[in-house]
Amino acid sequence: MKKLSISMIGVSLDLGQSRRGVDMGPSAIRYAGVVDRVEAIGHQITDEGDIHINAGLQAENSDSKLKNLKEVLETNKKLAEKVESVLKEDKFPLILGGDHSIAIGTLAGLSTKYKNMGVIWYDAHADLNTDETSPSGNIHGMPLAVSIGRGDERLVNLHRDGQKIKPQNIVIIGARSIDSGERLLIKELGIQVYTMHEIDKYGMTTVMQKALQHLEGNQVDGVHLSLDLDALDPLYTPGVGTPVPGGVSYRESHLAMEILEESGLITSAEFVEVNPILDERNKTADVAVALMGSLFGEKLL
Ligand code: EXY
Ligand code: MN
Ligand code: MN
Ligand code: MN
Repeated sequence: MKKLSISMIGVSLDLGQSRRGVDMGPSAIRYAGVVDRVEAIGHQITDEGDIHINAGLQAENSDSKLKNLKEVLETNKKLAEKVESVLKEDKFPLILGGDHSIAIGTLAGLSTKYKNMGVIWYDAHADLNTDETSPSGNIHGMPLAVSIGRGDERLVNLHRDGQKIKPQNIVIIGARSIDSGERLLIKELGIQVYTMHEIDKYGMTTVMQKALQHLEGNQVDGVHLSLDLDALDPLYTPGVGTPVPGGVSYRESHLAMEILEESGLITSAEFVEVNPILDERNKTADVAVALMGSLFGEKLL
């Protein structure tokens, strides 16, 4: 892999969902040694610190269809601007979550540069809900819908305006918990989804090759990896807010990262949903950093 100049941006946000603690994800990932790990491979990495809005513990506004919208908007506006400025310096954006609602800001920022960007959504969930379809009102279940222009227009038009990502440029990998509204959207738009069934049936190598062939066929001008640690089985990543049994294994995930690295197509990445409060001795952050090692070209030999 060519040597990168990486800008690492932490986003300490846990208000996109209801289990406190994932705002400490960036610290947990730093504690797991991300900077040393990436430098040991030969890349340059600058820690840009954390985007953090000063919101005390929010009273649970349980009836809302868009919980903590104000704080989620404010955080993602700052993130989109930061990503845009990092891109202008020709750096590789590496974003650390924080809950998955931060992908709203990441994708909005990336879209200021990439006009036909591919997105690999490595996740147990589709994150394709809108305020109308969400069963929870948690915005961390909506970022992919927002990125294709669906949902509340304050989220969709967060930075610059309108649709950012084309549905045909999305590939979801590892899904095993998809709500009814999300299934309708996937069918309506023909979004590529490789659930755990396809991974079991065809194997991770074939799934990743098909995913990359699909994106290359669309002549994408960059590929963003949005990796939700809950894509892995909770045996490997217990420290996540919405664990779902029967997930991707530790080695399958390393293989996926190694295949992405070999492709040379990845232009940005984010690792989200690490919640040290729910974790076993920082195990989930350790896995996140190990997977970054494979994504950035660490070799076994
Ligand atoms: N689909 C459910 C919802 O929308 O509430 C669960 C979403 C979990 C989202 C996590 C980040 O992947
Ligand atoms: Mn706070
Ligand atoms: Mn997610
Ligand atoms: Mn998820």
